[in-house]
Amino acid sequence: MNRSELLASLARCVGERHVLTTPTDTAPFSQDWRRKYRGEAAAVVSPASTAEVAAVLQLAHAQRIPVVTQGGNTGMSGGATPDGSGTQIVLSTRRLNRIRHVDALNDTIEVEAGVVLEAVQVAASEVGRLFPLALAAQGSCTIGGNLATNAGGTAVLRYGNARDLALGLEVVTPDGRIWNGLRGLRKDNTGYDLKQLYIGSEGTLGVITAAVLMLFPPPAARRTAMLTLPSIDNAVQLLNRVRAELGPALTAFEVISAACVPVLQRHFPAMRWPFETLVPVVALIETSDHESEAHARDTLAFVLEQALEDEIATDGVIGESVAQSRALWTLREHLSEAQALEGSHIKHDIAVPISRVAAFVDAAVKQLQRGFPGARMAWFGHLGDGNLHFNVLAPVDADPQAFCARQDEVNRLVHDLVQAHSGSISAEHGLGQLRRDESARYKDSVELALMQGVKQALDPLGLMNPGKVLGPMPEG
Ligand code: FAD
Ligand code: 2HG
Ligand code: ZN
Repeated sequence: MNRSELLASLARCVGERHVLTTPTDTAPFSQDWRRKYRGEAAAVVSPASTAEVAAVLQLAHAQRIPVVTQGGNTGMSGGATPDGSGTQIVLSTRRLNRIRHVDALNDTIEVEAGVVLEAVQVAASEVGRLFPLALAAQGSCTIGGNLATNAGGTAVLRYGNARDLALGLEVVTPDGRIWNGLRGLRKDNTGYDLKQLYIGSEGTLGVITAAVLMLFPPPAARRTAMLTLPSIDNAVQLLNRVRAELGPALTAFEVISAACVPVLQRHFPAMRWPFETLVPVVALIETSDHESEAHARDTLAFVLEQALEDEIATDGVIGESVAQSRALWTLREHLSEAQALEGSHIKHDIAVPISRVAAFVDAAVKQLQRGFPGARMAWFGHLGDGNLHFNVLAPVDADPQAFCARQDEVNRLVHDLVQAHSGSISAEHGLGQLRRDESARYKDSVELALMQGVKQALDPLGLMNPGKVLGPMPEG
């Protein structure tokens, strides 16, 4: 089948208007959010139903054409970007955007994969429920992308990752069959839990077309506090206390290192940072209170008082209203964009056991300072989950390009330390193409072979998002 026959066949699957082919039209789908990866798509197809996805995959299977599924294209690991060969089709889920059904009594919602995360949150709140997955990209990332990357975000310590919030999935297999696993059950022990294989598989096993997600009762009040701390060790101590004090009301415990602050202020000068002096670490704590506004505020005030009295914290503010709490979150949510605007930097998305976070940070900072003098340790993230974005920025007066040319050395140093602290080199962003080879270096060889076996069993022709997560299959 030549190119024009292929495009005509794709147009028969989804309608001519929904097959993009010119470089101008396909360009936004051929580059990732960070502008780190750029590829070239043979075409971008946008099916509007599960049946249309199945038709596209049947065609791709018959013609041996690789398919890269793309949701909101906010992924951090280059997983949704086609390669440069110009032979891969990008399958965009943006038209799979229906909220199919809300079952308030069962506390579930069934949505198509291209529904934007924020739209699910809104639909849940309209029936008096909460969909708790929350991340800074929620205005543009999709449920399909959240599930395919097993996204984490800021409420994991209370509600879990995307994986923990999905009860059922609908998936189109690489040969175009539809698996309807849209069960809204909290108990179902009828064999292998296939949905958990697709969740976190980053488009390498099939296309997720819909999901049944769990809903929760919304809290009576949410309040946020920001505390300044002398060290990461103090932050871990504070987390331990706050967990004991707030129990399940603790919904977020985030940290921000000092080096992040001037970068945020430079790129978002209108945002007001609440503290005059720069301190080593700031913690952002959120409580979701099921009693009342007053109870939420008093609990946080008590936590703050105790932390100041015991010299774990040096200062703090409490969001006195929803708007003030939101303003504190806005600062946190813009860190990623501020770093992107600052220029090339070396990202890490690591997890270590919470008990080892302080030792990891201290060792990493010390070793990086020695090997890369002046490098800025602009780490932040989800301390409550043991997950830090241990990002390293070029020294202020250095050439960022020259600094980033040394990224393999920086990665090796950080990731060797992660391994020494029993951690993971990708906590929530997935492997995509960014961490694929490094993951093979650190992963247990049996685990890697089992993963290759799964890929071989579910996608024997290797058509689903080739080159992501796993490298080329070993011979034989
Ligand atoms: P895409 O980027 O389009 O795709 C991501 C991967 O999923 C690709 O491998 C793609 O092939 C695959 N995929 C997408 N849809 C499907 C589908 N329907 N079926 C099969 N495979 C599919 N992530 C976090 O975990 N926590 C955070 O706190 C967080 N914060 C972020 C903040 C910002 C400012 C930004 C830009 C990103 C952030 N991310 C975070 C990363 C990103 O938003 C998440 O990974 C998100 O889940 C990706 O969703 P998406 O729809 O944009 O997916
Ligand atoms: C966040 O927590 C995201 O804001 C992005 O996971 C992290 O930009 C990053 O490194
Ligand atoms: Zn994160």
